[in-house]
Amino acid sequence: ETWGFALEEIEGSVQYEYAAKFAELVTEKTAGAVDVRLFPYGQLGGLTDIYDQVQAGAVQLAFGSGFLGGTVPESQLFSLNFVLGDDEWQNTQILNDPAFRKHPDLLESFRERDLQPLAIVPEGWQVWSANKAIRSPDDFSGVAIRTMDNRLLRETYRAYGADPTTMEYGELFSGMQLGQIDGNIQPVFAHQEMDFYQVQDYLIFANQAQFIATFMANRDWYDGLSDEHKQVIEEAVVELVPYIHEVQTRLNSERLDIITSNSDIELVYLTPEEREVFRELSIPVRETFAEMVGERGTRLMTVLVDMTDEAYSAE
Ligand code: 6CS
Repeated sequence: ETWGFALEEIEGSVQYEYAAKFAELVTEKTAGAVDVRLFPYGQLGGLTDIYDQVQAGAVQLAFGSGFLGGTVPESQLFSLNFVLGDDEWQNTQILNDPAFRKHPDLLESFRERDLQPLAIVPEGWQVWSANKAIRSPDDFSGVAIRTMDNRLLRETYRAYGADPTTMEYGELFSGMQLGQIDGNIQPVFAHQEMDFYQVQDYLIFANQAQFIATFMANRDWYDGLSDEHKQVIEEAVVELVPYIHEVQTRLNSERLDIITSNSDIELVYLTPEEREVFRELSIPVRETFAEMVGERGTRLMTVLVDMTDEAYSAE
């Protein structure tokens, strides 16, 4: 038996490392009865083609992130800025706590769209790139920044003073090279492996949000699995929480070394005061999220905010 797993990223990425380990665990736990076949980004078309195919059951498993907002509006919760805290491992644990990961409002939001969420995977801080240093909303003025295709991200970057515009992941390098786009937002590993840093002059660290993907399955396929196979998936995703955290932090830091040794790109780290300006601008966008998703999604946002407050105040 073969399970297909579609990725939004290329070989060597965080999603690829996750999927490769998932495949290994599943084959081991099923004593070789199940093979997981990976489809890295590009093999099944563009990003929304991936979601269409997992919804239709043409592929069983997939990652969904920023572009998934059009398919599962509630998933834009993971695009909100300054909702989680400053500690990546703490955030990863909150998102994968069964109280959140298996919250009925999260399950329903995906299941209504023929999908079953399995795990939430933070892949590193979202880092801005541009051809100028950006430290304030004024600096963002007139900057055509590419966001993933969801309304929440566009509203966020509009609030920051930029001109957000969307573009497919695979077109971004040439989009920036040709000057159709001035800036971009990615975890460090992606700036490196997609060569984006080669056509940008600055990397700007504001630690406003992590890149967060959802690992999901086709709903009917998942419902039809034996209890034993559901248990195999559950064990694997639990084991993968600390595994992928270690991988993503290591990959992001190694790739930053590659970037700095292969280019003269400048690194800008926002001061707490500079960061605070963006944090304040991000707060009203939570209202936009609430309007877009209604009661169920708003409840889910509240759950995440409350769990975060609780986890950080217990420290
Ligand atoms: O920016 C994007 O479109 C893509 N970036 C990453 C790091 N993963 C998937 C996402 O679609």
